[in-house]
Amino acid sequence: MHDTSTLQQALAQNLFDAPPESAKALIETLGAIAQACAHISDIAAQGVLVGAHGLAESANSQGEDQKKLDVLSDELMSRHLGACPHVAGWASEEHERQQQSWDHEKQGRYLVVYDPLDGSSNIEANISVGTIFSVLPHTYRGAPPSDSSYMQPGHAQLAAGYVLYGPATIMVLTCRRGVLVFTLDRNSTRGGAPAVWVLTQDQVSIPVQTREFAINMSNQRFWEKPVQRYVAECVAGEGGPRMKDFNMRWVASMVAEVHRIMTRGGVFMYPRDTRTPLKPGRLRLMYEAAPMALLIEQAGGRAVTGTSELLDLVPDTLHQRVPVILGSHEEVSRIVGYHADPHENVSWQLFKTRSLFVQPQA
Ligand code: AFP
Repeated sequence: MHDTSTLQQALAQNLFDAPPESAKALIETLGAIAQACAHISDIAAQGVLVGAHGLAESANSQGEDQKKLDVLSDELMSRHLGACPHVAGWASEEHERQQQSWDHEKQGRYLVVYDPLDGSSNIEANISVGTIFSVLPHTYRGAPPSDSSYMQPGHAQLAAGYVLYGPATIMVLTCRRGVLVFTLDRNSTRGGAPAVWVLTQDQVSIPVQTREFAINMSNQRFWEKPVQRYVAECVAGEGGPRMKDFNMRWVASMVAEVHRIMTRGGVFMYPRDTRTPLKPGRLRLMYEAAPMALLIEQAGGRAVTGTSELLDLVPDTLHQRVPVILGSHEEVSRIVGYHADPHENVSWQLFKTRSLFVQPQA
């Protein structure tokens, strides 16, 4: 039997030690985000029936084609955040610059950063997608925020979370006091009633060991040596240096990968690759890597670039990209060790014998 606590009740309990006024403001802010995501969930679940598939006639601030659901999700997040008195401004993957709240830009105590729809290349394939969000303090409260207001390290986040639009709609969030999981009670959202998020797990704990890794193997030839070595050893299985077999997953939706790690452990990697040496990685620091890093670490895992802890990084720009390696603590620490010894050559013998990357002789 699950705890029937709703979002507000569970957060009030989780934030028992916080000053009442700030606890109330954070709960109401997370409530606004949760309401927006419940609406996104409804639209995503109806898909093509409500015109949520296909490309929008636009591109985002990074010149990437926008899907209709990207735009709809961003509009919903923006609308709910603009109505929240505690939010002074927000920054979205879909917009180059941050957006001030017309009504609350001066008294709002928080800044919100979000990816309104992560994994949007999966929408038409009906594969899980998600929303990722992060709540930062508006350190100069009283003055309207600017882009530079957001240049804070991941450690400064007051809350972070994601909503996974899968068979069930799940919200996983932390207020730096452990990780809570909520499931959207769809029966409650009929007739436009406010969504009811039911607490279905508290204090998520990621297994420290794993036999499962997630990476886009098609980029293998571009990886740096430490990642080459790590993956080759996993693929070598029980006959190789790790002396155990591994499994591989790749959903191409970070929210789905991270939720799998939250439920059973694992390692997710989107490392720097040499294909575009000037591009430090694919994923964005502020609204993908940093919120996920806080969640992973609050659940007992570890989140790094390979050479730095992700939560230590101070962004230079809103859309800065970084390498991301996160998941089960022991496994991520092993990969960090390999980065600390970059001259360690990959055991190419592993590749030849395993024919993973060498075409078998005819
Ligand atoms: P999209 O939102 O463009 O689908 O990108 C999703 C994502 O940012 C992240 O969620 C995935 O882990 C990663 O990109 C998938 O990248 P590849 O398509 O290169 O595998």
